[in-house]
Amino acid sequence: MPALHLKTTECRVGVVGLYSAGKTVLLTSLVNHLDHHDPDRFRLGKPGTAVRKFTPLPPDPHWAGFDYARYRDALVHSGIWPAKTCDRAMYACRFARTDWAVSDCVLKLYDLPGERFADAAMLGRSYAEWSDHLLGRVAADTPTRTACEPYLQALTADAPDDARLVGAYRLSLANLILSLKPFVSPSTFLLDTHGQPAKRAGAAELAAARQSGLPGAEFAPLPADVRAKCPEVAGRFATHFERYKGEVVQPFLAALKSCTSLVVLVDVMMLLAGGVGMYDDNRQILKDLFDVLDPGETVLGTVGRHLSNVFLPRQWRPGWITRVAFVAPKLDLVHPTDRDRTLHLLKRMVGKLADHRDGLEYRYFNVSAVVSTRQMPGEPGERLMVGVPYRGVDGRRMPRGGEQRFGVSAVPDDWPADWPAGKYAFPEVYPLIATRKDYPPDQINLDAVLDFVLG
Ligand SMILES: Nc1nc2c(ncn2[C@@H]2O[C@H](COP(=O)(O)OP(=O)(O)OP(=O)(O)O)[C@@H](O)[C@H]2O)c(=O)[nH]1
Ligand SMILES: [Mg+2]
Repeated sequence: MPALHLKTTECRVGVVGLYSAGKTVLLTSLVNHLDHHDPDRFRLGKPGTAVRKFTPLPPDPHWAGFDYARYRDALVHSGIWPAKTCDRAMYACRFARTDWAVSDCVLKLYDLPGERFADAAMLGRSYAEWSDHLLGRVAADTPTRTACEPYLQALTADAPDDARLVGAYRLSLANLILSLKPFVSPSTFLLDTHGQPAKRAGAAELAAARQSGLPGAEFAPLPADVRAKCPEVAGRFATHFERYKGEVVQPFLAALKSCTSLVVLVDVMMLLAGGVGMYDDNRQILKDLFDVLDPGETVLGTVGRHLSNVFLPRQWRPGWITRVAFVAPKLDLVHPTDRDRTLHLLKRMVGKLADHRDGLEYRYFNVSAVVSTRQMPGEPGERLMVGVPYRGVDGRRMPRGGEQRFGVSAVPDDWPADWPAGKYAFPEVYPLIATRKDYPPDQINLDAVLDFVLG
């Protein structure tokens, strides 16, 4: 007799966060655990709940498939981290659970390059509105203003032309990168549309090699007085801006808007190591993203959702993000005595984003997708860990060697009022791999995140 099957729930999960925050590693470990599920190592629902009938599905039309096989192979067989994401990709699968009697789930996971989130403020804004928004931020943030000095100077010229403005803006974006400020928009300056990331170089070299927008259609933000003084320049920049928005920003933000849940990664250790400028930019990028995605739903939204579920064909129904998991990733890089403090810092930084949003359920998690360190006994106050070092003293990647003992910084009780880059250090390590190749990585709380986003 065929099994009774009444209902399929579709769960669309967007994973967002700055570049290098751990999105791709999190998704790779997650899919690996669903693929080779062990209820004792990845707990879902009540103890003993098992994943059944796990089946990969093709990606949606116009989406590249998330290269799970290659990432898993890198992680599990070669002991290296998955490569940086250069374009948007999605993974889709269907599975059932032993605690779901008559239903199964189609899970769609969206992975995006972290650089693109800096462009979120373009959506829903005209060129003039985006210019005012961006230049308002430049004026309000001293490190950003300092980095943008070449551009602010160029704006004061009597008759600024396109090429000089774009050149000066490029130099300012290069300065932002070199002062560890991730708010780089248009983001193609950091990662172009062919997936080429900016290489390590000095400011002038970066400015010469990269573009501020699409090839042959670059632009920069202009303040109201310059827009009025130079309407032709402003008109061309506005045309280039609209093209960029349509080709680069809309496609991936539209996918996020159609999600039912978001996993928002905030790499607390990277922010502590990167200094207050990186923290400020990450907060601003997330704020812009939440303003655009507008998660949660109003009373009208609830009614609208129910009506549209009844009357609209499936592909026409609007999406609503009703669950957000805020995640502090790479928990294994923090000494176990400090792990609660990491969660506290996450709450302090992003709590206000979700507050006051009706119909939004949110929760905080500290997670390690691939536990790659061990704790080492030390003297009181010492924070010693063991792992395979990933970078040398020059900051460049080293070949995989043997395990070493190293110290990590203490996590503060709260975000300091100010702190320089390099004050805190949480050295990166190579992934720790099991000898058995069908054995997914050890994880902390990744199962709890999936349980929450599935609802
Ligand atoms: N120790 C440890 N390191 C991790 C973990 N997850 C990610 N990392 C480190 O973080 C780096 C970046 O992770 P990715 O998943 O590639 O980051 P991403 O957010 O996808 O970055 P983009 O593709 O650039 O947007 C990895 O190369 C690892 O060095 C983890 O669970 N534990
Ligand atoms: Mg990635």
